[in-house]
Amino acid sequence: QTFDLTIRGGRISTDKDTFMADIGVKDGVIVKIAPGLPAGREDIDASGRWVLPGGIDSHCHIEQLSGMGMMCADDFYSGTVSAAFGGTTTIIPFAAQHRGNRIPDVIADYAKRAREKAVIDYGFHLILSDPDEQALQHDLPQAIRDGITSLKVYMTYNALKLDDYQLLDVMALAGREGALVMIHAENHDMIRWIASRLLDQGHTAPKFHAVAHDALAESEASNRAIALSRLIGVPVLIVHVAGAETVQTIRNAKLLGAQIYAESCPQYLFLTAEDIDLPGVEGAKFCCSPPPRDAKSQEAVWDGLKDGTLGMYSSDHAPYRFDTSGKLPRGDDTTFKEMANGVPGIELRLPLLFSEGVLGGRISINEFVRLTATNHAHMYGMSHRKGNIEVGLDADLALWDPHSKRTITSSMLHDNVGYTPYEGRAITGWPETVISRGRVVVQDNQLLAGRGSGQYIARHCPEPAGIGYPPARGNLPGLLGLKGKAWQSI
Ligand code: DUC
Ligand code: ZN
Ligand code: ZN
Ligand code: ZN
Repeated sequence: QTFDLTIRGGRISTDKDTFMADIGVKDGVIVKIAPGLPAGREDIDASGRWVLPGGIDSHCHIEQLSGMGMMCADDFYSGTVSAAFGGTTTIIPFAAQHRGNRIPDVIADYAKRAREKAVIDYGFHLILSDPDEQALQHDLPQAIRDGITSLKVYMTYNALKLDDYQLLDVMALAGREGALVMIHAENHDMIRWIASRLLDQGHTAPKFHAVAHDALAESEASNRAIALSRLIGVPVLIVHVAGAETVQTIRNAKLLGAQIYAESCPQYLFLTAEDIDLPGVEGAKFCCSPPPRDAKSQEAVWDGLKDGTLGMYSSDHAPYRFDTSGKLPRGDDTTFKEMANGVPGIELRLPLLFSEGVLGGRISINEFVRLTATNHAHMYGMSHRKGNIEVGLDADLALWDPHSKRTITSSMLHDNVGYTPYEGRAITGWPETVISRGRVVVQDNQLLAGRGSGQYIARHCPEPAGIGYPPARGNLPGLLGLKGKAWQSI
């Protein structure tokens, strides 16, 4: 057979193995992996390159209105272009419901904008702020059937916060319908109470954001989310884990047999609260929620990624410009309460982990593949298409030069943010060639994919069993009639 594309002479790493072989691609799919394949119609010489699955970034905010009503700086074009240049070939951003919005309208709106602009493949999670009867009985089950098999809920932010009763409602529904609940876990009243006192005393600078968002607010809410999940035996995923105590809380829950999953992000490995300790815009550049913490927490996050406590590494790309009204709506007078929460990272997520994690000797290349691609594919129900290098999967690949040395500057990035919190950092390794469904989307520092050429991926049920954790046993599911069809087999 003639291949549409061959990638020959590279060193391939999957979630489990590393070996030398060629890859044959036809109709966008990997059809053969073996040494000595004949050149296809298009042939890429991968000698000296590490051939890895394209990254899946399952946590990023693109062209989204935040809980505080601020618009992201990246749309589905700049956001996906930036992702592609950093070796990511699939993203799962959020379709955000704000209270009063109908879920089908929200999804249709995001789907239309992404369809017109995305250059790589994408799915959506739904941010749910209004779990009323219409949502629980009808709109959510429909969205899940349409392939939106995960929802994010918030335990803080006035505009988004659900109370524990509502969280139980959402978890029960997700268990029944086969969706995954992602939780932003911070204790709302702790943050509010500290912030109010800080503001009363005139402490308004960005660094006080990190004081208000204390690590105990994170660990308390995480523990509560875990207890709610265990009560009814429905798995949950805690996103953007920042603090050492939260890592330990999650590890303990897993040891108890609870089906708790968790994610962390580059800002919790490479930044600390000290980075925020600069006036005005300079500090605001490093602000996100939860905030980066200290060296001990950085180590705990590395340990969690290493031992499987944290199964996913995502960017939480939440892009706001600092030079226009985005990050600080009222300039340097903006208090930490009004400042946009979020840092960019969609392009540097993989290069930072490759350099510091793999080449720095903290994780293996196969762990890198699992943390950046394979685990996301299983967790979010897309392992039938994405997340590994296997015959039958989409040919989503990144060809890394493991020797390339760069010093990070914001001008080398393709997002629309205008700064990077990682400015000046030296890294080794870069994804020189990036391929999505057999199409070369980035090569020689050039974008080759067209606007709108990305595809919507309807996702299946989450398959956490694929990432090797035991099933949970809740206390009450049988009694309350909660045993769901979708999770039953796990
Ligand atoms: N939560 C996120 O997931 N991203 C940015 C800010 C936030 O609160
Ligand atoms: Zn969040
Ligand atoms: Zn805050
Ligand atoms: Zn986020």
